[in-house]
Amino acid sequence: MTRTLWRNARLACFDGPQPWGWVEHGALVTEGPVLAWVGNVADPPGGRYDAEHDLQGALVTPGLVDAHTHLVYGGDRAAEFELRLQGASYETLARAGGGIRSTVAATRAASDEALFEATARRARALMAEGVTTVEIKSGYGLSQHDEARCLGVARRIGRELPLSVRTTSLALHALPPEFAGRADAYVDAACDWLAAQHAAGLVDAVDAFCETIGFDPAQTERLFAAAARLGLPVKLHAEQLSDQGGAALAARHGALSCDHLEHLSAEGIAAMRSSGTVAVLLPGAYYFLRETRLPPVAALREAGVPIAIATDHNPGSSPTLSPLLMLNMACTLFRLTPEEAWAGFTRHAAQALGLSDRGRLAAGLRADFVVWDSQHPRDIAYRFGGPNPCRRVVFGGIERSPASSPP
Ligand code: DI6
Ligand code: FE
Repeated sequence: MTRTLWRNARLACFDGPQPWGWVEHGALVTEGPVLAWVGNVADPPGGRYDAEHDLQGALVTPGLVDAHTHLVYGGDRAAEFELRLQGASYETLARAGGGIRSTVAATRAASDEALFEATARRARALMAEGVTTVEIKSGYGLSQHDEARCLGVARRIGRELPLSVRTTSLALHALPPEFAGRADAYVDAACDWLAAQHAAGLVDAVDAFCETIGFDPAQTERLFAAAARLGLPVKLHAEQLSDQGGAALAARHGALSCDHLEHLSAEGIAAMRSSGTVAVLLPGAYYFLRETRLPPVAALREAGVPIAIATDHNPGSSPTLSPLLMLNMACTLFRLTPEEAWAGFTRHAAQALGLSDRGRLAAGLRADFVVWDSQHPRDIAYRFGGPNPCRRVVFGGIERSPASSPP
């Protein structure tokens, strides 16, 4: 197995008692796809190395984990953006059959190859800023055939790009036109599809949009029961536009994460604390929809609920492909500390996906890490819109090079 030494690095490990898991004079040893050793450069383990890299004091962090994206879809929503600027609200457009449903029409019309190419372009943009693991939801197919197609595209991204992909089935994203006025029948259908998706190896987790313009708590609960019968973990788009009690419901089902959470109540926070559910905050959607109600960051912090940050990339409410901009917005808009924001895109993001083998730099974990043109991660959270500081990315022990262009 290839044994490689990466020395003379500043490490932000997000592991151990130090703030940032900081190691000022650090080194890493990879053995094949695994971190064999992480620590102080003064005492790297001896033995023979197949390769050695001197990082000249550059910052090394875990590979970023984007724990919430809707990467597979056709078309865009730039025209809807213009309508919103003229005064139409996101909810009004959705109720009028636009919004998510307009993207569903464009997705159904796109060929497998076109969907794959569009998704791969988006995935590469995330990779260029250091993402090594991404969660990808379905939710723009909304038929058995098209949901499976979208999940299949997500799986193919994980096979063909140097990127780990976790898939999430989100059939309960909006009501498709052929089920108009028959939401409960659609929920029944979606529960049936789940078994087939699971049998085909297409699903790692199950999600729903629990909202007045989405699905109600009882419908969400039925989907979660179907997921439980298949042994699939759940997560929820909860309390984004209103308080539906979705977070407490998801927590009762042992949810991995509850996401958005601008309208989260004290009861929701208590329930998430007891179930160990991660709060995934999405500053891109907050910004782009010009929300004014902030997620209850101080209360989440006080309760010790782990906080993750993600892009929520989607064409309607968060068309960003910049995890680094989200780090900055998590600080400026949500008042997270730079260390919290970074932990939110590494350690806690991995936790939000139920993955304990990544998100930190520690012996025994996956060798997924990023070398930055920076001396400290706070510097990266501070800047926005400038040159990309991502210099080198190691994915499963293999350098993905150059990080910024297609592999
Ligand atoms: N909440 C969101 O912010 C995205 N999905 C969801 O449930 C928006 C999806 C879209 O507008 O296309
Ligand atoms: Fe989302």
